[in-house]
Amino acid sequence: MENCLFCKILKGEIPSDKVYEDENVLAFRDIAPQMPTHILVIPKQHVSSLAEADQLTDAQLAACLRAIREIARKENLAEGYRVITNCGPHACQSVPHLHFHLLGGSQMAERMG
Ligand code: DGP
Repeated sequence: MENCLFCKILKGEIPSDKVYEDENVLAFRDIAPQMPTHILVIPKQHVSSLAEADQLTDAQLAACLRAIREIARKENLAEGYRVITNCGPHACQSVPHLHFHLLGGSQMAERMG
């Protein structure tokens, strides 16, 4: 997608602090971290949010979750981590390319909302 920020990161047109890449997935550190570890995991195939995930293959979607697990291991998040995907305006999604926030590195609050 021409004007998509995360597609530009994928193409290397915008720099990022990359932590993981495979044929289906890219992961890089969030520019405004909310936790000691805050990584964004995106499918390389552009879809705007989880609501459009039917446009991904099962392999592409599963690759995101497998990547999260692998990154959490490499980032030493054995004490736990949280995975969030904001989907649409009620959830305050600001970048319309499906992404999973991987958050960890210190104790989080029990509830969100
Ligand atoms: P969301 O609000 O769920 O759509 O999250 C978008 C996230 O993307 C937000 O935590 C900040 C991050 N972000 C925005 N622009 C950039 C950028 O240029 N580089 C990186 N690494 N992260 C970005």
